Amino acid sequence: ALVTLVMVCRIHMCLSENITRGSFPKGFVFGTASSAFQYEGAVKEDGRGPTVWDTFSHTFGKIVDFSNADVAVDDYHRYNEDIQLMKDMGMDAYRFSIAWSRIFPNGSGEINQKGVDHYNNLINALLAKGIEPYVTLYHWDLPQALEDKYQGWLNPQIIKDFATYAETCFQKFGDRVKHWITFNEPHTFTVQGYDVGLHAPGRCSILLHVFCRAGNSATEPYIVAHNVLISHATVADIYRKKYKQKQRGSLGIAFDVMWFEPATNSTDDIEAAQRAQDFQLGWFIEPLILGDYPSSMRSRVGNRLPKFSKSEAALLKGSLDFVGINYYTTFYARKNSSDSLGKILNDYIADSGAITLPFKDGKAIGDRASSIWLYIVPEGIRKLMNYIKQKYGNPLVIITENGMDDPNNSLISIKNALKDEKRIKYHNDHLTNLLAAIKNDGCNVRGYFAWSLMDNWEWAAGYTSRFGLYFVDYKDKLKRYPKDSVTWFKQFLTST
Ligand code: PSG
Repeated sequence: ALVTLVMVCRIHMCLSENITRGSFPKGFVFGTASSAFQYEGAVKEDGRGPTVWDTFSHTFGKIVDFSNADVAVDDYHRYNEDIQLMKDMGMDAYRFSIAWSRIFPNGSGEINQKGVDHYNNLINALLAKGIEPYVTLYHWDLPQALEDKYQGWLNPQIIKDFATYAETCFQKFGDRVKHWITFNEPHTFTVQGYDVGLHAPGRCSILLHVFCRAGNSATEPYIVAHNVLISHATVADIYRKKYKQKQRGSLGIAFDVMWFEPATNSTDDIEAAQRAQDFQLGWFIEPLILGDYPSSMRSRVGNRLPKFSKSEAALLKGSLDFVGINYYTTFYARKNSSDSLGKILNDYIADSGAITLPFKDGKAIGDRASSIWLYIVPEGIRKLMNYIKQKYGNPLVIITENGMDDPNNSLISIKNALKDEKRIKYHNDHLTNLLAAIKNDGCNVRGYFAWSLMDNWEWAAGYTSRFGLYFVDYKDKLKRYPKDSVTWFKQFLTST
């Protein structure tokens, strides 16, 4: 596969080299990533409480293939086998998430010992194979009990409950877990969950509530983000004061970040691209690094954007040991010169005054994967790394997700589905650009996690999308098969 790849690139002159693991800095970590709700299944086992995603996925019409994640890829039972798959590839690390409702079935109150036991077993099994755990505390599976009790992330009461859950994880697992990620993609779950309503809890007001029973797309995303940010800072403070010295770990967060390329070199479009980035990455990273929202958000969102008190700002500022970046794609940005669509929608998305699209003059920005938003633009990761370096003082960055999906097409034989040259090229080209960002540009990047170890349940897209390095046969007992990308990673990870 590697040979074919290199040949293809010779012919097409793409920026893609025969990279080796040995050319990455010493100590650079390679791993795969997953999340509890997309992998575990066993939703009613060992005392797990229901989550907003159980509710949402069982609501008719929310998931494109009418599926749910009751079984998912059954990793709750098969984690030993799955850890062996990582080991076979030569991976150093594994990023997974803990399901809050397995530890606290009601979100708060009694601890469920069986849930604690499960993650102890998983962590110990990883360490026994020499694989370093990177643990996400929140990958979107809010305990339904907290949604019912006080509307979940809309209520500042959640800060205390999240802090108790997080501290419980530090107490139970922190002797062995040295890398904590508080939140996965706050931007995605606030916007998808509270502006457009395509993710749990499915709230929105756009288009006259046709899609959502309740919500306010102009205010709720900002309220949720605010409570998430303060929750992160509160937990970071607890970790630093009570656990960090003894446990010697570090704590960060994972952001979903597209690169935005100005559609033209006009000042209008360059400024629009900057605003789009402020409303995506800046919204979350600036409070955590600088102590407040970007000024472009303050001026455009006005009094719908909540304010931090002095003590909150102090708590937020500097509350990251590393910045996790989930990079998949790049879009064009241009100035939204007519206000009419914004007036109709009246939501967070309209506030930036930028239109972001993967097309220009009818031409796509890159080759498309299966997801409608995933266009392949490997240079974007290098540009993004440089942007973060320059704008935020070269913080320590870990690529917490990078990957692409193929459609789940039942007409394709398994044998052919395992031939994933496109995925090999995707990882090769992104790693090439990442290496250039590190070596040529001096960006401080220390790790790379492929999304994902195996095919899994892709939220609103259900089982229609396959992001895995391993293929999962949904028609035959969820058997796992290595795609060619597994062979590629295996070779890459031993190359000097
Ligand atoms: C990430 C990035 C974008 C959209 C969705 C995600 N983007 O750039 O437009 S979701 C993210 C998530 C994980 C998903 C995976 C693939 O953390 O759970 O399965 O990426 O969608």
